[in-house]
Amino acid sequence: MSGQQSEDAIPVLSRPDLPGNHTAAIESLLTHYSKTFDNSKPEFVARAPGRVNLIGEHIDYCGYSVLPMAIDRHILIAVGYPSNARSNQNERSSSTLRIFHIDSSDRPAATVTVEADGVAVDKENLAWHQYVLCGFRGVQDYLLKGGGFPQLDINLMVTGDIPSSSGLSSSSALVVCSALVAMRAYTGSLSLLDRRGMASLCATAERYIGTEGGGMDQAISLCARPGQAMWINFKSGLETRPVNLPPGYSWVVAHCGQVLNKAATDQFNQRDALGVTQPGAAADLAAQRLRAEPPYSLAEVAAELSVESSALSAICLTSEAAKRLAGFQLRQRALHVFNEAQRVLDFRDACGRAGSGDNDENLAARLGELMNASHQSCSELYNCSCPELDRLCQICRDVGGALGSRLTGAGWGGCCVSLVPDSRVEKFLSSVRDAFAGPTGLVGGRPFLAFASSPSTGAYLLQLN
Ligand code: NG1
Ligand code: MG
Repeated sequence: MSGQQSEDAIPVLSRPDLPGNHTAAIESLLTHYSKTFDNSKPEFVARAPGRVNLIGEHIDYCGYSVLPMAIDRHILIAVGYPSNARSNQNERSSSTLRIFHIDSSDRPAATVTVEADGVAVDKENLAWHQYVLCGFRGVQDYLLKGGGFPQLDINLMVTGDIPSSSGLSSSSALVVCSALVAMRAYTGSLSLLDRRGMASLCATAERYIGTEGGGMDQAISLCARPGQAMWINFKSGLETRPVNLPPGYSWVVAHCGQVLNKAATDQFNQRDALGVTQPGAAADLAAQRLRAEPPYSLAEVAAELSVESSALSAICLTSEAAKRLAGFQLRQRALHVFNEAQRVLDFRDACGRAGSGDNDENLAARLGELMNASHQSCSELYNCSCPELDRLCQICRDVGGALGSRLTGAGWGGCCVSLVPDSRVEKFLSSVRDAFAGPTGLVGGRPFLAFASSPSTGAYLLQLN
């Protein structure tokens, strides 16, 4: 690393510090950049990983802690300036952000050119580059509170290998990566904010797209440590605590073939509407007393809470999606949230015993049970699974021999994560593929996607010269 950096600082690396398995993708990106932008060289590359959430689903936006790990799939952005951009900066009256990406046949393609002063995110246009604009806009808003930001023409070449809308947080990786780019481009360094400060900025910035998400994804992308998962707590700011995982076991991600674009549907924001924020056993008991069916009307919820319907609506039903909610399944949703919050703490505490030898088998079995219970709760109480995901999890356990398997991320499609002994991973991958995808190996016309990932390092910037 260049110079002495604190553990909390966002790492700025030079080439020799690069994780070995990132080098090839970065070199290829640099080549594409130079070919596209008149043989010029980029000044730096930003990298932000996706994540798999091991446990703690749909509770971050209620203020409860979660336990994800970063994966070795990421967004990379190479950044440079047109040759005349720096020299005549003082005479400039506007700035341009030129966004290119590497397409599916590994060729650079122009995505969009936008006016870069006061970038606007368009919620009606859910193209992926809007997440780049979220990152830029988040940093611009932050800098406007201080001395503002300079006018600058910027070239971006974006690439990545995180499947989108699949619960692996490609969106947040893109927001985080773009925010690092903007911060470095506008201020010349990443020293204004540490990892957690940047994570909070990015959580706010991603909401510009219209999803009322929690802060899990941005926090793990920035704060991850290699080889460890992370317990992330949202009470009193952002607390991150590395978690050791049991040695001898792998975390395997598998895709069910369905995708759901959260920003384009009501599902996510409707779950978010009545955030359940009363912790503790008393609240759990209160949840037990609520009726399951029929769903509560807004007036009934207001009566339970002794507030006016209009006040409740003004505070909780802020998104358009939430306004369209016809009924509130208070009991099911609250029970999921309270019990899932407890499962996260149980999982974290069990992991605290990892590596103590003989007990690792029992420990892994316990983690597996917690994962299975989490999936069942997501599916039956929170209704955020889908038949394909339920079936895939079942196959991972019954055919693949996973100790536990659960949907990961928002759900309604996308991926599940399974806990598998290292010695069984190869067998797991082939037997699950055969059972889920059949002899063609295709799911929805695409090759079945499954891979093991070790916990990856967090976001960083690579300084090139
Ligand atoms: P996905 O859809 O997997 O990126 C979303 C939220 C998380 C969390 C999970 C559900 C964003 C950016 N991400 O993740 O904060 O609420 O759903 O646990 O909104
Ligand atoms: Mg996302």
